[in-house]
Amino acid sequence: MSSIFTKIINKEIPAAIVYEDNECIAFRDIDPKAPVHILLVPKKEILSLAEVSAEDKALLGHLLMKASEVAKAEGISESGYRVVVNTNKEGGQEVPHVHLHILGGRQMTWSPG
Ligand code: DGP
Repeated sequence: MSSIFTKIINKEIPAAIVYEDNECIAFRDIDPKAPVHILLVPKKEILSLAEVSAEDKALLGHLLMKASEVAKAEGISESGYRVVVNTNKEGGQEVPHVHLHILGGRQMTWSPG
């Protein structure tokens, strides 16, 4: 079954899109946890990071490259930011479509909750 992110990819529901190409889309999180909180989502429907296979190697590299570029475009590259991939239940993943959270604009703390 398609996730809410597939609906955003297909423009069936609106989102504040900040970047898009043939492989991925980046848009602002609806419930931001930092001044900058962007979700970077591959257009390929992969349930979680636990589900990736060797054929996704280039796509995963592409996503990290784009995360770096999006962070630069948002002005948080030099100050710093965090990239998070919540994975499955104990990882805190709610939407079953792999995605990178790009969080910045404030000091991050450690450990994560
Ligand atoms: P995760 O817990 O890692 O699966 O994070 C899912 C994130 O997706 C969460 O921070 C809220 C966000 N989110 C859920 N539904 C929507 C939506 O319809 N639009 C946007 N922009 N973000 C959403």
